[in-house]
Amino acid sequence: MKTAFITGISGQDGSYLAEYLLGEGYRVTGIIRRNSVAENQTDRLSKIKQLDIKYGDLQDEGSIQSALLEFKPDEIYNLAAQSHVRISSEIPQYTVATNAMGTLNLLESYRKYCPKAKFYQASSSEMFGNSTDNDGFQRESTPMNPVSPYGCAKVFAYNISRHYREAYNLFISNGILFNHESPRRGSNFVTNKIVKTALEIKIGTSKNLELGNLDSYRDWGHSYDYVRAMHKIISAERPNDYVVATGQSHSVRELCDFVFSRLDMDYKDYVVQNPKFFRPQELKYLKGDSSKIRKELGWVPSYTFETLLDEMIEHWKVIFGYDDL
Ligand code: NAP
Ligand code: F7E
Repeated sequence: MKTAFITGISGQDGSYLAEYLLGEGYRVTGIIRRNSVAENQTDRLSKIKQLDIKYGDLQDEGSIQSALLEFKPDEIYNLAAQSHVRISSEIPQYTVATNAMGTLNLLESYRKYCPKAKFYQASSSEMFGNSTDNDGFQRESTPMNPVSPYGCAKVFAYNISRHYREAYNLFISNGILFNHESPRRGSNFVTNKIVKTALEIKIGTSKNLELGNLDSYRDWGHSYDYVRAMHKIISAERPNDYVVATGQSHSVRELCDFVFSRLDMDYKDYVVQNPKFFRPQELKYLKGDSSKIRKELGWVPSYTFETLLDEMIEHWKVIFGYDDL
């Protein structure tokens, strides 16, 4: 039985990955942070009883060392991060300490204590910033010009992972994942915020929806499909870096239009802009070319933009006890 070690196991992707790997026959281990309210910290981990979890933090190398020495993983998935781009401009040092230095802390412990393991690094399309190739896509070779502390920290983590791969002959791969969502997405990311608030407006508990930039474009997929991609990447014969994306791009405005229309409402009647949600520098357009992972590893997404959002709408209908739509 293989052992997987997941940092960020309590997050959106960590929870789907844990379930997926249990289904594949893995022993699944991970770290969670100590939180003063313990009750809801592991809410996303439906199979918590089948997991081996220790307290730990990417910023605390001692906790990482002891977790690796105890669990002796065959595969390490580094998913832990301060993952909110706008908030990364409010807490830039914290974001860099976790996403950049935290990754280096993990790489160092991995190199010293379990170098035979395979390592997956959660890299991001935010690393590209406003770079696109001439055909309008971003792909593995597109230059990286990050436009947020989050993106800058992820570029560092990407580069240092590649350096460790070459310098120490380690199996380290990067998944350069474009936006991916699900009912488990934090509700301050734009998809879940729009779906949840649209339902609240429908049932009368909210009057409007405050958003920032409506004209940015994102390539949105489903977290379930993207954790399958992570597993394919780490299971490949050789370490490599792969873009994971749907290849379809929609604006935030189109997303609003789709969700409100599904609930028989017109988003223009409810959506208002609040400068609070603008970013110091916006990443305007993302559309990923994932031909490399599709061709080399046979990955294909199962969700579309529409089926992803329909699943999220259904989720919030159940939460709000509203099935009359
Ligand atoms: P998420 O839901 O925000 O989960 C992040 C996880 O990291 C949580 O479990 C969080 O724990 C943990 N964490 C945060 N700081 C930590 C620290 N200092 N030490 C240990 N754990 C820490 O994010 P996600 O959507 O699952 O994303 C997973 C990874 O993929 C992240 O690295 C993200 O940057 C990257 N990524 C995400 C996307 C996307 O669209 N979702 C796209 C590209 C890349 P708490 O519960 O205690 O906060
Ligand atoms: O914003 C616009 C916002 O916060 C999407 C993370 O998983 O994907 C994610 O980062 C777009 C942006 O995701 C609001 O300006 C408008 O253009 O859902 P988001 P993100 O910033 O793209 C990348 C790939 C990651 O790696 C990250 O970890 O929506 N937007 N109004 C808004 N966004 C939010 N959050 N809230 C608004 O009110």
